[in-house]
Amino acid sequence: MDIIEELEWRGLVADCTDRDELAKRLSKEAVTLYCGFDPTADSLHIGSLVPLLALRRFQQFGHQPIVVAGGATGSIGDPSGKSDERLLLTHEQLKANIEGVKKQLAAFLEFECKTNPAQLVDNADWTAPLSFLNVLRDYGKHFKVNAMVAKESVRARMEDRDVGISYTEFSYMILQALDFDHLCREHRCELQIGGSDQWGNITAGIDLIHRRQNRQAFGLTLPLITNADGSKFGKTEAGAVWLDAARTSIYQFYQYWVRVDDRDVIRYLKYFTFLQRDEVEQLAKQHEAEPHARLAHKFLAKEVTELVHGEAATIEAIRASEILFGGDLDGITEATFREIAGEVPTHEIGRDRFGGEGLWLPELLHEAGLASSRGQARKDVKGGGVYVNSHRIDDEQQKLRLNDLLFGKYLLLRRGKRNYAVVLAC
Ligand code: 383
Repeated sequence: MDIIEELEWRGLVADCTDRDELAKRLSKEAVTLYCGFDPTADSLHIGSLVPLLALRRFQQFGHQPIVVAGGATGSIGDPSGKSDERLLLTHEQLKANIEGVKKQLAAFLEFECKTNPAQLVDNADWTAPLSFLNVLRDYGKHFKVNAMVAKESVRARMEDRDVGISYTEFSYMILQALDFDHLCREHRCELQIGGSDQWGNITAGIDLIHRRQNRQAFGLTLPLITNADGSKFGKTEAGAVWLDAARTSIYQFYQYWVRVDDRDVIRYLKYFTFLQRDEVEQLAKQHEAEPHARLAHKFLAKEVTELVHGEAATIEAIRASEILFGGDLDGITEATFREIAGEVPTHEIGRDRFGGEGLWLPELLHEAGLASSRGQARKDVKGGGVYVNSHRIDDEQQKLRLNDLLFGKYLLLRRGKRNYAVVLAC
């Protein structure tokens, strides 16, 4: 398979300016390509993963990726796909965002390899020095307003007269086109990729390159990801799923992938992992035969979490995810424990009751709502179905004392296979 066939098999090609010509070009020699990311926040979210990973896929096929951090474009705001005019970021915000995003962008590509190292550049470097008059003379003349207003991003906002579009956002496509023109001239960059919301901006660049340099450039867009149930991809009730562990914990990140809809899991394996075709097909078969084993989900979650957060953190997230399925608590951090605690009913019990003799386990089970009565709780303990902090306790006389408390304040109680409660001593 060549890179285009690979992307097509994965369902990653939404649109392409000249598919066969581009495929020919890519099979002939190494091609330089780019994708841009605006620093609208200090972290990327999982929506940015598809194009980022696509750059890496091109690099694996021997091509040379450039990542553009939008120091200039980020200060303007892309109207594509946005129904409202955006608030401008302050210079301080922009600076902090650029720093955060650059670090993340660099983590997905190979910068040190000899043949086709990736490059990370900031479009403020070539855009900031330009003067307004020169831009109007050198670039503006190549843009017909008639064509600009016909672009989807502008048309949608012109139709909504109440919102409208500022001259600032209207000019955004000129900046992005100017980037492509610059990268084509300075780095022989011939291809721009992006989500399908970027089609208008990408084709504006291709036209500009044709006019100013009389060269053919290409554009390829990736599909916008949609969940089978119609909900927004990459969003939870808590908001976006971020790549920064300080915004979305690694446990939550892993959980997002483990919980994707059954109908989406195979598609997402293709979009978000580097598993080969036969591996994905194997998982698809298993998923069909034994959907309850959730093997495809576990693979997806493990692969993506590893890509973003590394192996060690992924192992911890997997272990944490198994705790509510009978796994043990050894080595768990307090922060992770607190997240797990958030998923089961929590009962507050006065600390003093754990002092002295301690608190009788059947009484605790009853108070924590895991048994209908103390008598029932005693039977459950004797029957061997009760666990405290993931250790089985079958002595009905067991008392729990202060030194049994995890991190000095928690107990994780379990009755039977799946009934959990957390006790918080306060
Ligand atoms: C800036 C300068 C360029 C080329 C591209 C850009 C950024 C582009 C943009 N992209 C989105 C963003 O940054 O706004 N104008 O939030 C998103 N991308 C990628 C992908 C996507 C797009 O970063 O579809 C989702 O992630 O293209 O919405 O010279």
